[in-house]
Amino acid sequence: MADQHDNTEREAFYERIDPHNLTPLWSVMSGLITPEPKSRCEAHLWRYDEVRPALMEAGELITAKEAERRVLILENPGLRGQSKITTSLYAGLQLVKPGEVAPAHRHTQTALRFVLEGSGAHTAVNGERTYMEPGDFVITPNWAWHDHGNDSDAPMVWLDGLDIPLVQFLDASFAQGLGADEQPVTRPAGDALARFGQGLLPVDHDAASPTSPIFNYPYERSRAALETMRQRDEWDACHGLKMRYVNPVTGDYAMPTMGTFVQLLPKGFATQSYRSTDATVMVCVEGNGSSQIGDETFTWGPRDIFVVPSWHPVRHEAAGDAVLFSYSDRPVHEKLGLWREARGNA
Ligand code: GTQ
Repeated sequence: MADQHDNTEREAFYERIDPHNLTPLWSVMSGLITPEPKSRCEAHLWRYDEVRPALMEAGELITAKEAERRVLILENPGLRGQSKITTSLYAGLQLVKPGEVAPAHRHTQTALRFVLEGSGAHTAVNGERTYMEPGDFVITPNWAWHDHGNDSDAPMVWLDGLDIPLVQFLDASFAQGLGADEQPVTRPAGDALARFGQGLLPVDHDAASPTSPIFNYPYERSRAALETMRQRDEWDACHGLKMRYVNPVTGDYAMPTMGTFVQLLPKGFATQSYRSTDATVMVCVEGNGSSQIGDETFTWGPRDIFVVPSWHPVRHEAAGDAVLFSYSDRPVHEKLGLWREARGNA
């Protein structure tokens, strides 16, 4: 009876304070401060063979120029309508057909490209073009002019990873068009890799930018590195052989908001259960296998893309030698003192 009385009184109180834009913490606290991460982000896999026809159909419906960027967004099934693959990150598949250009613009969102199909199309950043091959990891730093073009004779498709939701959350989006299809080319192709990607740095280079000055990490090199390292036969129980892409100037992640990784799992290798707070987008580059995420199992092959939500236990198993590329918001977690991982069944 006392409770009933209290509740009526409380409800009346809530209604009285509502017009003043006030609300009681004790009604919402358990949903705000959860004992562990609770996300609407769901584990999901996009099979490239199933998505590709839709992308090619989009290629018939709109030009890259008209669309500005001809992209199909990979929307997390738990976050539909929000243009998110995880709570903080965006993913899309971009198609540039032969002869097309995606006009120059810049924005405060940072972008990564991971090339899935095609050869020799280019993106230009800071006056330099890079010609892209499958497996290349390419960076567009925040506020850098960038345009894409395809002078090859085949369509090029890459995965776009951007920090759009994070920038949106912070209300920090700025964007501009250059008013021209392409920015002027002022440096030879390969200049950034020569200057910054050889274990050398220009002697007076200042480290002001949080983004790596290397803007194409070619797959050929990453793959060769993994192949050399595997000979030592030292495998991490949770990751196989996993490397992170690095900004050679600072030793930090290549981009301030997104961490990128490449890992090799040898044929037959099964990882131990692992979880971490950074929801992760994974792309199979080579080989095939399966991943158990929570109580769901997804099988994957080349170019398939899947997402591991925050704090969901994951176990990978490689049916053949497999290479996975991945990206997450781990740098943000780490800088804010929020990153956690648990190995094994902890
Ligand atoms: O290529 O600049 O998928 O600005 C979304 C926004 C790609 C790009 C996307 C973009 C781009």
